[in-house]
Parts: sequence; structure tokens; C-alpha cells
Amino acid sequence: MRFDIVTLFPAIFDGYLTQSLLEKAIQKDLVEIQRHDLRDWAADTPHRKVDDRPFGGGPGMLLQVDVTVRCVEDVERSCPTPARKVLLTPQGRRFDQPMAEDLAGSPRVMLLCGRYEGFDQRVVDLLQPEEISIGDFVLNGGEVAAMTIIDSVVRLLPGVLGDENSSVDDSFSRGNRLLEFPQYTRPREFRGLPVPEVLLSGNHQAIARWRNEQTRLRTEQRRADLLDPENNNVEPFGN
Ligand code: 6GU
Repeated sequence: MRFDIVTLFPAIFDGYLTQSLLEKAIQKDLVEIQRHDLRDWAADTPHRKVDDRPFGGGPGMLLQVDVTVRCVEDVERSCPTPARKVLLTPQGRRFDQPMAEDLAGSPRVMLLCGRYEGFDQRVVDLLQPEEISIGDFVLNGGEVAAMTIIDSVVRLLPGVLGDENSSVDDSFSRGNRLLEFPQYTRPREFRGLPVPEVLLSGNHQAIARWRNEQTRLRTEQRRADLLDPENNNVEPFGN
């Protein structure tokens, strides 16, 4: 799978690409990540301007449609596989695990990271990207959101995780919309807090029952919304 990241700050991704699980996945050729500096598509060589003030007034600067469309079209042509285009914006559809699973089935995804107040609306009108938000809060730009999406997608690609920490039972996946049960390792007791007795019992049936119960309790207490069938409509995603 290939990701193309369009950003004004390609260096933000440096540590993430070299200090995480991603580095191994890249080495194994399971994923390829190309970064593209939007400024390289600016028209004027000395200033390399990519933004301008919004018509009608208001705070901040907008990324310009001409620079952005030129960039995206060139990046699209840099590889024969057509790219699914995703624009990161707080106005987008809220990202979740089924959307990560859906993206993991795409051979190529182009992520457009906004900065400032965002993109000129005509970027969306012309390129018709899927617009994605990672939650109801505001980031300074799409870069952290792009890393979030890549991180959640890459771990779903075959061969990235070993069998020992497979993603098939992950919370929020299509087959499992419940929270995970609590887990414990050594020592058996720490500052007066013991590991629940049942986990030391060797009784696998009792352990499975206890874990299911904990999953149900936690989900009821913390995320009752996940148990509401109304919220479990798996809407299609994409254009
Ligand atoms: Cl995708 N971008 C920005 N700038 N802020 C966000 C976001 C994206 N998702 C949540 N907040």
C-alpha cells in the first residue's frame, strides 16, 4: 500500500517514519510513504507563496486552489495506481475503525494536510476528496491526523503485525464494538493491589467468563453509545 502525504511541513513525519512500527513495515515493502511539500508547487520562486487571505474577510489564511490542485495532479501522476484522495479537516466525517479497515483495502491513499484556516473550497469542489476528521477538537493542521490515520491503517495490513499481536480482536473493528477487558502481568501484587484471583486459577472457562463480564461492564459504564444498535449502522464510506 502506498500513502502520498501533501503537507507544508514534511519534517513533522520524520520521527514517526523512523521510530515506529512503520519503519519495519516500510523495510518489508508492505507500505510505501511519499511526502510532498506543497510549497514546491508555488508559482513564485523567491517567496513560494501558498496561501492568501479569505475573500469576505475573517481571520487566518487559506491554502490556494491553484497551488494545491497543481500539486495533487502532479502527485497523482507520479505513480500509475489511482489514488484515493483524503482531505484532513475538522469538517470531515469522524474517523473510526471501520473507515480504517476500508482504507486498508485501498492500494494508494493521498492525504492532504491543511494548515491555517484550511483550503479554498474549490479544492474540495474540483478534487472531490473524502473529508475526514479524527474527532471533535481542533488541531493546528492535518499532519497529526494524517499520522493517526496511517497508524491505524498500517497495522491492519497483512504481515505488519505478528500473529502474537494480531489486530483481529481489536476494539471497534467490524466484528467487535466493545471495549477491551483489563489485563495484568507480574508482579502478582503491587502496593496492596492483587491481580484478580480468577486470572491465576488456570480455569480457562472461568477466565473467559470474567473477561466477557469485564468487557460488558466497562462498555456499559464508559461507552454506552457503543451498545446502542442505533449507533452501529455501518454506513458505506468513500465516494
Ligand atoms: Cl483532520 N484537522 C484539523 N486541523 N483538526 C482536526 C482534525 C483534522 N480532526 C480533528 N481536528
